[in-house]
Amino acid sequence: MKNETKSTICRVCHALCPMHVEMENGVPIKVSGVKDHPVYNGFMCAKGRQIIDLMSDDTRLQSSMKRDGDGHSAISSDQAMDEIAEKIERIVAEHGPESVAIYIGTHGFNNQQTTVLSKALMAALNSPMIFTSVSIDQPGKFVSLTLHGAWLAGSPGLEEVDVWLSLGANPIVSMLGPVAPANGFTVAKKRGMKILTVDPRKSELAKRADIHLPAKPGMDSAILACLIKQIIDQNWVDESFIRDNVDGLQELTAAVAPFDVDTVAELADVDADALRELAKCYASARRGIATLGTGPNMAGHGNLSEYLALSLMSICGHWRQVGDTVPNTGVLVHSNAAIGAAVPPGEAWGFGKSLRVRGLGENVTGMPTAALAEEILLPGKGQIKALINIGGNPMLAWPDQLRTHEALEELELLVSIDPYMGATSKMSDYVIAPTLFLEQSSNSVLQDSLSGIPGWGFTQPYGQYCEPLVSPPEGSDVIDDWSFFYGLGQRLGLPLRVPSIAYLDPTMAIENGSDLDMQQASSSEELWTLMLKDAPVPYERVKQQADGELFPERTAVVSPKPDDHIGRLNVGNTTMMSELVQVGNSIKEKTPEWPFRMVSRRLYDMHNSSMFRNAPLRERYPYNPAYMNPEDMLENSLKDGDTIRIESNRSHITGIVETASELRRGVISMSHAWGTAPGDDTDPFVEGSNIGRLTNNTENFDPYTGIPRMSNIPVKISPLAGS
Ligand SMILES: Nc1nc2c(c(=O)[nH]1)N[C@H]1C(S)=C(S)[C@@H](COP(=O)(O)OP(=O)(O)OC[C@H]3O[C@@H](n4cnc5c(=O)[nH]c(N)nc54)[C@H](O)[C@@H]3O)O[C@H]1N2
Ligand SMILES: Nc1nc2c(c(=O)[nH]1)N[C@H]1C(S)=C(S)[C@@H](COP(=O)(O)OP(=O)(O)OC[C@H]3O[C@@H](n4cnc5c(=O)[nH]c(N)nc54)[C@H](O)[C@@H]3O)O[C@H]1N2
Ligand code: SF4
Ligand SMILES: [Mo]
Repeated sequence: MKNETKSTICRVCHALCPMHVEMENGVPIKVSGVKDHPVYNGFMCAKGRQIIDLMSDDTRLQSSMKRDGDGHSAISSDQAMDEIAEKIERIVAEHGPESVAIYIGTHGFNNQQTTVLSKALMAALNSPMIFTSVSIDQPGKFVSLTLHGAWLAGSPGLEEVDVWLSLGANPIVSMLGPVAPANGFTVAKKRGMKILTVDPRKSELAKRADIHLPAKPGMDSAILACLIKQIIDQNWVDESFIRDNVDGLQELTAAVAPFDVDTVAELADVDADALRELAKCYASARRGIATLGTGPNMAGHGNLSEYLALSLMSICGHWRQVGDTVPNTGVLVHSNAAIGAAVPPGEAWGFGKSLRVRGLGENVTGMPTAALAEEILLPGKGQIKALINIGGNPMLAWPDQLRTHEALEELELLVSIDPYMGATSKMSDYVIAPTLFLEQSSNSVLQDSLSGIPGWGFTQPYGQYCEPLVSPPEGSDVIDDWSFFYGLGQRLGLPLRVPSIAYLDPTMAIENGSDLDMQQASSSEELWTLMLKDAPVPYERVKQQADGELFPERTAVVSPKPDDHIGRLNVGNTTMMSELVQVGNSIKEKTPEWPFRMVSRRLYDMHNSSMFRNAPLRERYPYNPAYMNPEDMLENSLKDGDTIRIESNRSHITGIVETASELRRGVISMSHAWGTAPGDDTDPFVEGSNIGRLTNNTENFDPYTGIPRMSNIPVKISPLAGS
């Protein structure tokens, strides 16, 4: 018997934790975190522990599937690609290339090779219809960075700041933010860093906070405006940083004027002194960060909230300044430059392809996914007829589940790349069975590419590579996700060009890209080498250390901007300032007919709709409870396990009540991407309930990204008979 320990990277989520895998005769037996690791410090979570089970699970597809009446039957991947290529060819001939769309979901996003190849195929097909989950996630991040401008030296990380202000993000559970956050926040707190949170729920991060504001949901723009107003009124701003780098202070000062402490404290139902203390604590820091999560991005006015957070950082001069250290200028990606200068604002929408519905179109987050269902349903020139779903689950995750269902049924061709027969796979004409985790080679490029976003990604110059450790199950016919797009390209006679992903700028990435040999397929390894050929640290070097390595040469000190640099940040964007006026006018509206707000949250052991089939984790979460404050439960004569009807103006779902004393009154907190497709409704105790069914794409949506309210949804409740 041969026992050995191999190194890998977990890819169940974007956190990319390094892992050790115990192998017995080439078979993986057990995984564990990497002790004393310089970045992750041994961390891994319960989901990562299931990685071996996920690969050997009985429900994992061993071959691709083709719809066959009401069910599916096995088809070889080659035959599936032949048939799909033929169908796409016919659809394009009849309806034009724009009738073919792709949707890149969570497991497409986490797999850069697939992202790159699927986009390359769309470019070769000449279809701009590329939709991703980014536009229904935190689109405000990308819109705001464009309107405000980015800072070349980046925002300081967890190791650098004196204060961490977080509105509606819970990185301790979501792992979106700094890597290995639990340990990172503990160490930073010991060092004296203050944690400030705004969340209707005393989340895992809020429990560690020095000040927590349990505000009503949807109040983030008002709260941020109030913080900015106090800081300007008290003259706590960084005058020299503003003079050198920031425009628009006058416009911002005028727009925040109505948001005084007493007004906002009453609207958000928080303590006025705590709101004062929060502003003071934030402004007194030498370096700080203001970062938002899915909560505010889905609660309405997400672009504005994100924009005000960046503006707050700018007026306080909280970005890395001349003389500060940029700990990671990027290992596999040129992420932050060590120059104290602004990338000037640009256009966040109004370019590229326009859609036919609601005046929506291409924007910095790509195409608006929340408009896709209508585009599929609207007859006429431009109607989408074919959709390829890459590692996503539209049926459970997209907003407006009822419309999504109608749309997916309407398609002439729906293909999913998914290892399981989940809700969307079941509706798909073809399901392509992919290789999984330890069967693929990968690296840390994704986290490196996130480090330009305030509060996200590596703040150390870290890089890791992992080789495939096992072969796919014997007798199976599974393929790497990316090779499906290569296979289609070959069959359709389309040349594919892969970008050089070391450049974050898409134009530079394509200009420095490589044309693939369409006769002789590359191996996955060769493809990575092409994609990363311009990496700041040569990929070959990153590959030499299986447990990852720090590359100190990628640390640098911020130097002054060149004399001729003209870019400045803008905190007074006209569209954002008028949206703030609108918030001031609309925020006071009362909706007594909808006494509760449904807010989204993540569950520790689940990952959106993934992990459903994993028995040990499902034991912990058999369904997604409707968490409620105990006083609200008492007032409505509810006890744990009771079922309630939760109704919005769109539809209704069943909730199974569970006490959550950490929740403020008037909100119900549920996790998304549970339940089934409409019509398949079974027992909510077995499948959970889908909160996307309560949402409406065509109401209260952002005019640029199309994201509707997916959290902070006005609802009412009534007990269900028998509970
Ligand atoms: N375990 C686990 N990890 C995950 C996921 C998962 O499903 N499970 N999903 C992954 C994905 S796709 C993403 S995008 C990230 C998301 O990562 P995060 O953005 O950190 O998401 P959440 O953990 O849901 O935290 C959102 C918080 O916002 C609060 N909130 C809701 N509405 C409002 C509001 O109007 N205002 C304010 N201030 N707060 C509000 C909620 O109570 C919640 O605590 O997580 C990723 N990681
Ligand atoms: N109301 C509400 N709606 C939400 C949210 C919310 O907070 N509230 N969150 C939104 C957010 S942030 C996001 S990102 C979206 C998520 O939206 P999606 O990405 O569309 O949904 P997921 O459930 O993550 O879908 C993942 C799919 O990938 C499959 N899968 C698992 N492992 C692999 C693999 O290794 N390879 C491949 N190819 N597939 C795999 C799973 O079986 C599953 O079907 O949902 C959004 N929807
Ligand atoms: S947080 Fe968990 S699921 Fe995500 S990469 Fe790390 S171990 Fe894997
Ligand atoms: Mo997400």
